[in-house]
Amino acid sequence: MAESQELAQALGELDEERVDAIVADLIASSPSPESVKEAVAACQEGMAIVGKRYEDGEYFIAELMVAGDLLSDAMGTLLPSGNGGGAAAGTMVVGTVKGDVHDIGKGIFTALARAAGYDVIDLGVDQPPEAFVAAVKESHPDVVGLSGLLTLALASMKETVDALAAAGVRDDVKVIIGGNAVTDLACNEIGADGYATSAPNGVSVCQAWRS
Ligand code: B12
Repeated sequence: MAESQELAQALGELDEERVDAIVADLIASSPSPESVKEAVAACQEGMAIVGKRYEDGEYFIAELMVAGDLLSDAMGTLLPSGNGGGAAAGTMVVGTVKGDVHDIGKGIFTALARAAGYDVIDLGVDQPPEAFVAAVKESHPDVVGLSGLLTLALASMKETVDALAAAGVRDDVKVIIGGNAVTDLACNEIGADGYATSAPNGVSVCQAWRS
């Protein structure tokens, strides 16, 4: 879709006016869930452009922050903030692990999981293992979602899963890890039950656990 390419490009160029206009036009057209998904994917593509420019030394931290705000605003408009209604799919505790403050992807996963009927408790960013253990003991979720974009987040994810085991609650939950740095290998080493590098895939993995 031409609009998707334009949206990705506008985000990559940090063109706030164009991003806002494209998103507003889409929302005004009462889009299908598929079109919204396409727009979300376009935003992710736009962030990849930003990441590339950062790596190439063309953008700096300030540009990353602008891009983060732009994306958060676009996601806030595109994605439903409330529970999707219908039968409760289960409860989930999600958070970005210790040492990592990236939260845009976690926000998208949270929004999509809520839209799929999950009651999601979002712990926020830079959360130590104890915070996840406490939340599991308090809320008895079906799923724990660990988010992290930094390579060092993988070590924090492992610490978190180990802490759940030490607290005797590991087997009460399914653990899914998500973010750019996660892989099949990392998933095994961390001892998670599943992983996803995109929010829609993550929701599908969790849904498959229910059946
Ligand atoms: C925006 C951004 C920032 C913003 C974050 C703003 C915010 N509120 O999140 C700011 C400026 C704060 C930032 C800071 C830093 N950043 Co930064 N950042 C980025 C950037 C450009 C985009 C990240 C993003 O939001 N992507 C868009 C979202 C939608 O994608 P996503 O996060 O991958 O999420 C999707 C999936 O992964 C998945 N998902 C995510 N979480 C979860 C959870 C679950 C459970 C599931 C199932 C799925 C899932 O679903 C999402 C949607 O599909 C990336 C580059 C890139 N191309 O990714 C660098 C990047 C991640 N940052 C990087 C770095 C190095 C840093 C800093 C260390 C920079 C510095 N020198 O200070 C700090 C780290 C601070 C810290 N302690 O965390 C590196 C990481 C390198 C590495 N491998 O470790 C990257 C890759 C840039 C680079 N190429 O060097 N950053």
